[in-house]
Amino acid sequence: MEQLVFVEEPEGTDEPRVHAAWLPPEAFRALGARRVLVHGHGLLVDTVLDEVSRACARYGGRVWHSPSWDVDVDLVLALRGAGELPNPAVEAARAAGEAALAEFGDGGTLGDEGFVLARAGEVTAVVADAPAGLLYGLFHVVRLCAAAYDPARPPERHRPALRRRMLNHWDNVAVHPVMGQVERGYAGGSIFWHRGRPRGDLARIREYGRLLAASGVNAISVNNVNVARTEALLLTDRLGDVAEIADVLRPYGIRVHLSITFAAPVVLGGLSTADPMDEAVRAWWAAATRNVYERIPDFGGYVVKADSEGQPGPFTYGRDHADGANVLAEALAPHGGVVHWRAFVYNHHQDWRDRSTDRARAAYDHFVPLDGRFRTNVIVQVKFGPVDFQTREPVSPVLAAMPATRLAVELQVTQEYTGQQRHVCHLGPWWSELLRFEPWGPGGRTIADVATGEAEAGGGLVAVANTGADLFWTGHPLAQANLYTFGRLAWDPRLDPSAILDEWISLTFPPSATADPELVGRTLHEIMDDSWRTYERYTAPLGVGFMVHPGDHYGPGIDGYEYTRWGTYHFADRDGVGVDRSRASGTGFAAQYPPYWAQVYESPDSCPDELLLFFHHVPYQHVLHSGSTVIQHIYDTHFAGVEEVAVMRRRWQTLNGMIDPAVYERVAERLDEQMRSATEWRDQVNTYFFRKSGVPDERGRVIY
Ligand code: GCW
Repeated sequence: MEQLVFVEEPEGTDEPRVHAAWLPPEAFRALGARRVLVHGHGLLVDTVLDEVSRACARYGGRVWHSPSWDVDVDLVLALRGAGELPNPAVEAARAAGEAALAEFGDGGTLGDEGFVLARAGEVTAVVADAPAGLLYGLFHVVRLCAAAYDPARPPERHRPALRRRMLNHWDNVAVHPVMGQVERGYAGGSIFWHRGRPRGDLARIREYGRLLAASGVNAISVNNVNVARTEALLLTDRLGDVAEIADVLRPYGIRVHLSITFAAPVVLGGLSTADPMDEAVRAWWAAATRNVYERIPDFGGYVVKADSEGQPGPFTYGRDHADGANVLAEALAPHGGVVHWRAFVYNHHQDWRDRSTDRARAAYDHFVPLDGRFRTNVIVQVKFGPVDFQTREPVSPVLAAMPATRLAVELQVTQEYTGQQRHVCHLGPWWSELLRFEPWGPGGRTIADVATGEAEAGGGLVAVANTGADLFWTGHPLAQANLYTFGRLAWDPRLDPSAILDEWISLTFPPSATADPELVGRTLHEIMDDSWRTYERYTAPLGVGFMVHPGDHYGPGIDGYEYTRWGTYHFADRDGVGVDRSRASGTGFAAQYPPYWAQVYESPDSCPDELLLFFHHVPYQHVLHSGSTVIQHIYDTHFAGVEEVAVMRRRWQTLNGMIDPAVYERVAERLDEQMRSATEWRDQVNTYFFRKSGVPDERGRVIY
């Protein structure tokens, strides 16, 4: 397979060091041309002041910091507790904010991160209870551009729906012999680590924190969940490296978490066991954790992959996942930290001959019996689907089955199975669909509600990051939108993904710096809006999943995993394809859902087309709800998917000369690769199913 060479930032040239993503200076023009008063104190207020000062220095505005007062301003950003200002216009705007808050009811609370925006006279006020709220308010004002100063703008209150909005970096400190510097990373090296050491580019980490804060993310873990020897040391000997990152990200309201190995008491502490019930082990975790908090007082907590794909865990000692998670939770509790304990646990030494074992069932079978046994600072982190971040999967039934546990939903922004940042695959519509899914049936609570939890105590939303040391952060410049969208959906899962894309477009390609903003906006929407479905069309059909090249997971490998130990099979034969997961005749996975969906998924007659082969093994001539047969659907979607990529490529060409040439070229080059790869997928999938079924394409197109 062709290997792409990833571009690292150029050294010793005058080229921009790194692409500005959704925070180019131009996005601050409307703010920077105004007169701004910042009122309040605190680390994050200083960040606000710094942002405003830089914008005003560039675009001719002015900025004052309290206690200045006798000035005319266009915008005031004020902490509520910061005291009155003897400036009638400013006080009127602040009062408008207060009044608006009172009208929103529920005691007018804003919480740690919320803010209110209101107008009075000529002044826009952003008011927050805490410095983080002011920072989020500032980025909101940036997004609004001139609209933030519209006299007719009604008051608005914003609070994040989810308190925990986290990115997991699968970055290795030492280069892994197979996985490289970043496991499943498609954007060059790591922002944090380089060949066993800190990368040392703190300015870049700060810039990253800024981008994340502007999207809404407030936590990250800085190393891979697969923890090898060097990475294990981050907890102890190399804690200073983590503290350095935490110091740089703190001004942007981002807390740092660490992936740890469950075997740490043995590999780092020299104990003979890591048994969570052992007193010496408990004491070791308590001491190690105390030490972490001495260095990093606002440390977020631990992320743990245990008893999964070879990582150590409590099973070695005959203990279960609640025992394992609770020993860490106990150590973190006095300091206010949490454990993100991943539910991605399954048998990765399965025998393909054994049809009774179903990987999709595993997380539920392991975790649901433990509901109610986890300490309150344990968050069980569940991949959105029952298998593994596929282009299409049903929502994991675990999310509807652990009412007494804090649950986080884990998404994958890094495009392991969705084109590896060589293909345009805009995931916002997919995530939005997942978050709005009602696992108890129509009208019931949503997946977003589960992640929010009772009294906002839920586990939140977590995603595997897609960023790296690449010039564009994400390899494919358009993949930046996936990261931005993740943050925004974590802030408010009800946002319309198309509106989020609009925001991203106007920040990243500011209208004032674009020759034809209407054309740019329209073209980007046309290319990106449906790109996830396009990707689905030319890859594995009808929810069956995988069919990827083993190991690197890029490109087609239809039988690549069919006879392996990994539990990801499609069972295609001459008569039909798909996995029978019904209760009546299959693995029984469908019965893990609450009754409404258990019934819908149980029968091929009621199962939605897009998931048919996930739940059922059907003949090729089975007729879908769409009216097409399964085999004809496979042919039609694969031809259509490739045609859609050809259209994307033509559309992109209309932007030549309209936008930053470096962005243009990078995307153009990736679209060529997408075209090649999509064609490969089409031809292999179509040929494979034609050979298996012997059924020709109704429309007589070329199948090899
Ligand atoms: O999707 C799989 C990936 C592994 C990853 C694992 C996980 C970090 O192929 O590379 O390991 O999921 O989520 O733990």
